[in-house]
This record gives sequence, structure tokens and C-alpha cells, in this order.
Amino acid sequence: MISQNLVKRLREAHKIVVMTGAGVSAESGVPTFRDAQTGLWAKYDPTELASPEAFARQPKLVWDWYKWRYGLVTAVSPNPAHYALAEMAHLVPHFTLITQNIDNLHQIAGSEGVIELHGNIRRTKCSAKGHIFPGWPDDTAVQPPLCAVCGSPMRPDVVWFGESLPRHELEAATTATLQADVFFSVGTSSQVYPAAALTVEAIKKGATVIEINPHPTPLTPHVTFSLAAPAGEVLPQLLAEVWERAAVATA
Ligand code: BV8
Repeated sequence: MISQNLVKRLREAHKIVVMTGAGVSAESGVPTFRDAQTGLWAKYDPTELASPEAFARQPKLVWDWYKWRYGLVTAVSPNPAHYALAEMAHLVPHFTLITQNIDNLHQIAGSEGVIELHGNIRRTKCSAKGHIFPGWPDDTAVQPPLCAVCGSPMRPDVVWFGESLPRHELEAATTATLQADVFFSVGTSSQVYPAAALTVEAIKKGATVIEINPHPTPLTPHVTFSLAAPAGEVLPQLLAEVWERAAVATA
């Protein structure tokens, strides 16, 4: 699975950028966007619910869906993929972690400076002015609860379909991608834009692009290395093969 050519490229890498999607949290037990929704949410399409239109139409339904997801992600732990990425940051000269995920598992695993393209479910904000609340407000008779500052309904601090990505994060992610000599795409179906455009940019600019995903994606034919395996298995293998073996060899 891990060729000597890949090992060599990674040992020589100066600037490594990693972009993750829902697949990196799959082995923690967090359903991906493509997984069928479970239980009472089975009949809803996530791309429908994760939208300002759905929130305007049925604010309590959308609030309850996110509260259910918040309960899911706060009940699980990071998996070896998250920990391997937190460790990789200390093994290379320049490392940037970009995530599409909102589950905060990279931060819990110890990653710092994570660029959150789509926000973070651990934070809520009001729907009128974006007043941030550092957590989930206690349940109130009114659902969703109202902003303590401006009185507008609260919502999760995440980017919905049809909403622009936070400008600072997208600029930082784009700058890092354009400077990367190695770009990892880990656990993403590469179907959601503009996040997926980062991988396209890395390919276009001639970086070494490594995709880690058990299933093919629209970008698989265009990447330099495709590792068709679960991230929780292959990322720890990469660290051992590329950096720990090297450390032993030079010791
Ligand atoms: C926007 C937060 C401008 C909320 C999410 C072109 C340009 C710009 C926009 C568009 C465009 N084309 C279409 C659009 C619109 C839209 C879009 O991309 N639609 C898609 C469906 C075609 N994009 C937007 O609306 C974006 N906004 O462009 O603003 C604008 C402004 C106004 C008007 C117009 C445009 C906003 C997109 C952000 C939406 N919010 N999340 C929430 O989570 O509730 S996106 C959400 O879905 C996730 O964050 C994630 O990004 C995405 C799901 O993708 P993945 O992470 O890849 O997860 P998925 O389940 O798809 O795949 C998991 C993968 O893991 C699989 O491939 C699987 O094989 C793999 N896997 C499984 N197990 C493992 C594994 N891999 C490794 N290891 C394992 N163990």
C-alpha cells in the first residue's frame, strides 16, 4: 500500500497540507454525510436540512437535528487517524490542517490551528447578527432558544449549503494549498465545493496529492497516490513507515 516512492516524497516534503472530510471521523462512530441517516432522521436528506431555507421553514426541526448530532459527536472520541494527524504536525517543517468537519475531534486529538471551513457544532450563534455563544444554550420553552443579545433564534455555528464559507478560513486554506508540496485529501467524497476545489488546485499546481479513502471519488483518477484504505489504519502506518523508521535509521 505504501510505496517507497511515497515514503521518499513524504520524507522530502517541506510544506504538507491535509484536508479532511467526514470519513476521518467514521472510525470514531460519527456517521458521514453519505451514510444513511438513522432513526427518526432517516427520512431527511442532510443537504436539505443543512440549509438556511430549512431553518427558516422549520427552525425547531433543524435545531433538534443539530442537537441530536451534537449529542453524537460529544459522545465519541478521536480515532487513530485524528491522533496521527496531530502527531504529523510535529514531524514536518510546515503543516496545515484544514477540515470540512464540524465535530471538533481534530482539536480534541491535539491538533492546533485547525482551519474550520464549515464551522464547528460545539458553537452556536444567533441567526440575525451572528452573536456567538460558546456552547449550546440550556433548553428553553422556546425552541430554538433566543439570542440573549438580540433576541433572534439561535442556530449552530456551521456553514449551510448556499452560505458562503468564512472568508478568513477560506483564504488561509487557499494560501496554504497553493504553497503545499504535498496535499492530503482524507475521508472526503470531494463533492462539496468550494472545499473540494482545494484538492483540484493542488493537483493543478503539481503538488504531490495523496487521497486516503476506501472508495473512489471524482478526483481519484487525478491524484498522485490513492490509498484505498480507512484513514485510521493507513495514517498511523504512514507515520511509522515515513518518520519513525527514518528516526531509527538516523539514530
Ligand atoms: C458556497 C456543515 C457560495 C453543515 C457542510 C461550486 C462552487 C461553489 C458552490 C457550489 C458549487 N457547486 C455546488 C455548490 C453549492 C454547494 C455544494 O457544493 N453542493 C454540493 C452538494 C454539490 N456548496 C455550498 O453551498 C457551499 N457554499 O458555495 O457558498 C455561495 C453562496 C451563496 C449562493 C451560492 C453559492 C457551502 C458548503 C458547506 C455545506 N456545509 N457542512 C453540516 O455539517 O451540517 S458540507 C458537509 O457535507 C460536510 O461538512 C462535508 O463538507 C460535506 C460532506 O462531504 P464529506 O465530508 O466528503 O463527507 P461524505 O459523507 O460526502 O464523504 C465521506 C467520505 O469518507 C466518503 O468518500 C467515504 O468513502 C469516505 N470514508 C468513509 N469511511 C472512511 C472514509 N475515508 C477514510 N477513512 C474511513 N474510515
